[in-house]
Amino acid sequence: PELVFATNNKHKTEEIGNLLVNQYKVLNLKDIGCDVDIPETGDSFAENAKLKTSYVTDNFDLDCFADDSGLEIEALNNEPGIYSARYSGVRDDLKNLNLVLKKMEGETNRKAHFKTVISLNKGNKNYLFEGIVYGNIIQAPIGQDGFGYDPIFMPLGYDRTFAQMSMAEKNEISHRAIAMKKLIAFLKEQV
Ligand code: ITT
Repeated sequence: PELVFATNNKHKTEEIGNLLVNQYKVLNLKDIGCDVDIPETGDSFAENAKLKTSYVTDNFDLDCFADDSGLEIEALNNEPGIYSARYSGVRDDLKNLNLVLKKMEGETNRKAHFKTVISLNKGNKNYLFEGIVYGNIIQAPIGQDGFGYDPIFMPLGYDRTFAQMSMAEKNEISHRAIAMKKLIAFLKEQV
């Protein structure tokens, strides 16, 4: 069977990569002829994830899942949160990351977490799966891998940032991987 992953973010597509390959043929938005940037007007990760899956179900009548995710920083009242992709006003990872570092200047509480909510629309029902990873915002970016805020996020228990980890290593502990494992377990149960 086929399952659509409703994302335009190529890093997300790469990260979930082969995870579902034994169970489903995963199609992206382009594969189904959808080149829309689906509006994310909700005020939570869950609402925005649901908006993405609703768009695909309503317009294409296909089973699909979507990921809405972001970085929540305690000292910034959980910003950038749902605004993570455009925190600086533009979709530019470097500008967004630098804005976070600027706002965190002189701040001693560096606690933060990444969160992912995955929405699944399957057979007229909606299901949600959440993943969280806790860590700290470091003082200056380190590492070349990953995307987004990875160079400034050091997960608890590690002395390297997400951007210093291989994709396989990030996939053992990340918010997205945790949510994906729940999705995969659910889909297995269904068969
Ligand atoms: P789609 O909506 O098309 O899936 P998007 O990039 O707009 O793609 P989101 O609205 O979920 O996705 O925003 C996620 C942002 O949160 C992303 O652009 C990064 O800035 C940040 N982010 C999410 N997961 C991350 C990760 O694993 N590592 C670093 N930054 C991450």
